[in-house]
Order: sequence, then structure tokens, then C-alpha cells
Amino acid sequence: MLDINKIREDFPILKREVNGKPLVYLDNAATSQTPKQVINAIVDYYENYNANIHRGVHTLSQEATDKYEQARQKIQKHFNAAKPYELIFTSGTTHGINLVANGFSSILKKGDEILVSAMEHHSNIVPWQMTCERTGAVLKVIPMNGEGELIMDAYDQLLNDKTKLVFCNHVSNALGTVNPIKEIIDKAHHVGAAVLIDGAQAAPHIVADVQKLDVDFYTVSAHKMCGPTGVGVLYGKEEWLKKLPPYQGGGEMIAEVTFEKTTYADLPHKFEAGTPNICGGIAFGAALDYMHAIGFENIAAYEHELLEYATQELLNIDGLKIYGTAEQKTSVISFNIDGLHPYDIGSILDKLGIAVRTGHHCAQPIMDFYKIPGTVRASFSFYNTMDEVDVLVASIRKAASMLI
Ligand code: C6P
Repeated sequence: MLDINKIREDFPILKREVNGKPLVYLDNAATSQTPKQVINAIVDYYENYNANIHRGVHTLSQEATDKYEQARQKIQKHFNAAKPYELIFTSGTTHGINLVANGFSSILKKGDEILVSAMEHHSNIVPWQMTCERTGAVLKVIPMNGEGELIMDAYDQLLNDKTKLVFCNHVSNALGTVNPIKEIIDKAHHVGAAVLIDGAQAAPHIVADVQKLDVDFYTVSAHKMCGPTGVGVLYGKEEWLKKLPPYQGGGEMIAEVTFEKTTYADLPHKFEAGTPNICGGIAFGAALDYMHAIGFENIAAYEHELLEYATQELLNIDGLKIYGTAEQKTSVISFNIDGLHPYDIGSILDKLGIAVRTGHHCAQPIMDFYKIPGTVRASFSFYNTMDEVDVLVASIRKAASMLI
């Protein structure tokens, strides 16, 4: 049992008003809010040991380096990676995917096939299209059904010895579907293909054990799991990270540089050119500490209650249709109301203090599948309350009555 009122005390922003109403923050899938424990870690860094890392002999630099590398180890432990250097600090999920997609540009050949799920975020589509353009590899799509679940029989049909890579999100940002990634990974490995899982939307709710999953790449953003923006992590199996060329060149990623030739640093530095988001990495570690103190199982159980209650209450609203009705879902509800534009509903909800996301959610192919311009998306976190669900439902009814 979580003490939600006590948890809410950790999030200063939840006390503010928006348009004269108490803030009801239901845009957690876009970015989560930041507890004071994480804010304090950021302040502590800038007040006490702000310095560049891995470079200086001076005390501040060594302290910052130690804290940054401790954060990497916390992240390693969280994802149960075999080695700390299998975790590459990035600016977020988008960066992690681009790093891998760029690396595969030098591995894929004309006619190779790569499979993508029908419910990807644009950041797990566009980098691969760019890779296909460069290499002549072919992108094929694993289709989904009306519930927003992948059609696994079709996946079986698509896999063959030309398949070199499969990429899929663990959880869909627009639908909330939890995909059967273990099955996806095992089947891909059976034909010798590597797998990249976009964990951006799973990470706030589900702990992924990368060794148990046997996944080749798994990537997340800190800002969706109580951490700051501009930092994330790419997990890659050591053998893959050794095989891929560096993504960016610059300081920190080299062993030796002459004008004739450069040799690269060992992992993880080979992929970490330039001064990283030092404070962000340390704060990411603090965010993981915070979430573990609450407990991911407790979080998942409570968010499931929020999902069930909100789904049931929303479906009582005339003309409301939910997109994404998979059996396995996180606390994301995408919906529309007959005859109303999602943007209009979102704008009225904002006037009533409620933050939701409207539009295509950077997943246009999903909207095309349902032949809709977009949805209203309410996404819940462990600091949301059942009362906030009631406020959301009453406010949607009000918005609908104003618009119809
Ligand atoms: N989705 C949403 O509102 P970045 O921006 O790099 O931190 O994460 C990109 C990303 C990748 N994959 C998935 C499944 C995602 O949901 C996101 C980010 C936000 O749904 C902002 S578009």
C-alpha cells in the first residue's frame, strides 16, 4: 500500500495551480514530475562539486567522476546488466536509437531486412528509414490488431534468414500496450537477428532485466522516470557495442589521436564523446534510488488500479472511445469523443487545470491505422489519485457539453 499523500509531498510542482485550479498532471508519458530528492541531487551537484569528469586531477573533478560512475553502476544494477560499461549515457531514448541505427549503417547490406512494429514512436522509425536509405536494407512492419496488440503470427511469417534486426517498443506511448518482448527477442534470435527494445514508456512502470530478456539493446530516458530531461541510457551487449563503430567523434572517446589516425577508447567511452550531462547522469541515479524506495511492484500495482478505475469511469461518458484495449497495458488511456476534436478537449481541460497530451503523440502510423487525426491521452503516475480521475471525468463531461 502506497501513502499517496505522503508521496505527493515529495513533488513541489503538484502544489501549484493552473488557470486558478489545482494542477492535475496527467501527461506523465510525455515527462514525469521530479521529486525533491532528485532536485536536491541537482542542487547539491552545482553547489558542491560541479566539475568536468574523467579529466581533472583536482578534487572536484574526482568527486564528480566518482558520483557519475556510481550512477552508471546504479543503472547497471537496475537493469541487471552484466557490466557497467554496457550502459552508455545518452541524451535520451532518441539518442540511443540513433546511435544503434547509425552503427548498423556500416553492418547492413542491400537486401537485408529489418522489422519494426506497427506501434512505434517516430524516434524508432525515422532513424531506421535513414539507415535503410544508406544501406539498401528493407524495412518491414509487424502489423497490429484493433485492440492495439501485435499480430504475432504475422511476425513469425516476416522472420527469415534475411532478417538482421528487429526493433520494437516495450510499451506503446500512444496506446499503453505492453508488448511480448521476450517472445519477440527469442524468435528474432532464432533467425540470427539482433533486437533493440525502446524502453522509454516501460521504464517508469516495469523493471527490465536485460540479461533475462537476453536483449541486444535497450534504451530509456531519465525524464520519464522522475529524472531530469536531456539524459538517458542505452544498454548494449558488450559484443555488440564492440562491433558497432562510434557514433560521434571528439574528446573522451579516443585512445590516441594523430593527424594520420585515431584509435578509440574502450567501452563505454567509445560512445561518449564530449562533456556529458554530468549532473543529469547523477540525478538519474537519484531518481532510480527514489523509485526503488517506493518499489516498482508497488508502483505497478497502484497504477493498475488507477488504470482500471479511470477506464471504467471514462467508458461511462457518451460517445467516448478508447484506443488501445490490449490485455497488458500500462496506465495510459488514449481516447476520443464522437464528433469532437482532441485538441479542443485538451484545451478546455487545460483551462480546468488538467494537463493531458493531444495529437498524434509522435506515432502517426498508429493514428493512420485507426483513421483518426489524433487522440486525447491521459497518462497516470504513482503520484496521481483516484480523486484526480474523478476530476478528469467530470471535466471531460463539462468540455463535451461546451463543445457539442
Ligand atoms: N514520448 C510522449 O509524449 P525522448 O524524447 O528521446 O526522451 O523519447 C522519445 C521516445 C521514444 N520512444 C517512445 C516509446 C516514447 O514514448 C518517446 C517519447 C513522449 O509520448 C514525447 S514525444
